[in-house]
Amino acid sequence: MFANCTSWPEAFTDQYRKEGCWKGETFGEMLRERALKYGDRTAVTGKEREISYKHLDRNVDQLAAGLHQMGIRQYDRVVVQLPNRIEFFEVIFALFRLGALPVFALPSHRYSEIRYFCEFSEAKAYIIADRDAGFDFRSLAKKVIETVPTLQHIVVIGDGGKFQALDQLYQDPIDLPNIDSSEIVFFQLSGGSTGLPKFIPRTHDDYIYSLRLSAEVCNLHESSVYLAVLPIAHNYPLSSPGVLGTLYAGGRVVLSGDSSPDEAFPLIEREQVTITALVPPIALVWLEAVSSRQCDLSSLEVLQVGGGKFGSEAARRVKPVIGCTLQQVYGMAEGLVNYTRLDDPEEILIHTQGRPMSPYDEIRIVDEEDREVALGEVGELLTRGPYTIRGYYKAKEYNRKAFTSDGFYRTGDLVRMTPEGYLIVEGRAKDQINRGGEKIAAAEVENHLLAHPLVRDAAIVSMPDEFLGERSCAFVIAQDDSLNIAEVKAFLRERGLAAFKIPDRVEFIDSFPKTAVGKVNKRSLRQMVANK
Ligand code: J2J
Repeated sequence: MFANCTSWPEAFTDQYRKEGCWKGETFGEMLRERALKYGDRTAVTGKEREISYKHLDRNVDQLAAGLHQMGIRQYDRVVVQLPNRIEFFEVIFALFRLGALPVFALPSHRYSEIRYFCEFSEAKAYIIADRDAGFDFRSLAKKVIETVPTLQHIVVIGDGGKFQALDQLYQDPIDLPNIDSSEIVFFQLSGGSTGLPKFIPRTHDDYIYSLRLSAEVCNLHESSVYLAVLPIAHNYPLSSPGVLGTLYAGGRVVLSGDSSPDEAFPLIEREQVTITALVPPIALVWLEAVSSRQCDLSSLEVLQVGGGKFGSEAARRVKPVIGCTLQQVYGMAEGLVNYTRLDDPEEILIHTQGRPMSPYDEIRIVDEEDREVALGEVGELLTRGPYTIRGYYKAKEYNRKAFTSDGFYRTGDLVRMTPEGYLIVEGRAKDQINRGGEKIAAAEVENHLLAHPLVRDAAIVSMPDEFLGERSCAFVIAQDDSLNIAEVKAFLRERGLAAFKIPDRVEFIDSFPKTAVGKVNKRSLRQMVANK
């Protein structure tokens, strides 16, 4: 396995192969097989064009050739930051076939995150769109390439300007390397709870297994149409079952970068969408919008909601208001995904976040001393299994804390299990804010704040929010009273932090409440802001 990644112990790899979880399939082969089987059928419908399985397969080979000629080789890391466009698929499958390793950045990431991704992975290339949603990614790339010495290539979809245009990289196919299915295929990024996002190395074997199972659980087949409204680089719309699970099942992906009812509803009607995936705040907007729109949403069979807790009152309204089955999805880029099943009784669909998708997922719910709690009690969820990583990339020290000595991943989620084996997410033990599905590691933002000369100390906590579930509040101890809220926010923006990480609220405070051992008492800070 690629250096600095943690493999499963041999007894487990043997078992996962023997039980047929890992079938030795690679992503490159998967697309090849689908192209042979489905040929001219549409694989992906984008905004301006669509592409068949056959043409996608061909374009991928051509692009692999061009990227190879440019100098991209097996194991090279390539930071990919693309919106929901057909080229996303061409790029990632071309990299998969070369054995190069994409790092999946989100379109909302900015200089602070991208520079770190490129630096930490020692990326050789960074692939972007020229512009998206009013932002020019080339200006970001220009800054990044000036500061990251390993970065040799910027590849741009659309107008490349000074950089390499993607459309010039489609060349005559070349011989491709043999790729081992047990090898790393890409890096996902963790929501994180400490300083910076961790790199999550996923293998062909484990990820394709998760796609196969997801497609099964979500009843995807050749006539399924999956609408992607969330950014597809994120693990949820990528794989649960997401766009890759849809291609695995031979269905059709419809791309939209926009989750608003004005964009999404007409698309559902026109493209006869059967399934889509939302985070809770977007689901709330959709529930409100249905009655005032003329669109026919009757093709929609399944509405997935996940990434953050979906309240039961809203969950209850999905079937009567939208007319489709709600599926709750509780997953994580590190692996484990829980789904409610499509034929579950209503009470389970509404009140739980599902159960593990694989019979080989192992679950432990433990107290602070790692002792298992009684059934129905709340504790931290630990898990291991055939598609859950055993360690983050290049994080030897941190892995000792994030995983138990016998390889269980500490999710940091507080859950309880129902007698039927379903999980209910009750809270969080990790220092993170879940802002409508977007994860903010408190320490990351705190570190940025501490860089301000007038900030003596800072602590970020969540505050409850009806719409997003949670928003962020920064408590700041300032050196003097010349510091104001606008300055704090502007400072973070200037440092190139993704917009969703800028605190929604800033409170100045003289000193932090402390716990018995002298740590900042975030519980009491949360209480303070909730009371305001
Ligand atoms: C409460 N909290 C949830 C839910 C995730 C499928 C779906 C989601 C993700 C994802 C994913 C939740 N209720 N239904 O990767 O494949 C919180 C938990 C979890 C963290 C993981 C997938 N669904 N969460 O959200 O890596 O705290 O993955 O540990 O972004 O989101 O975040 P992330």
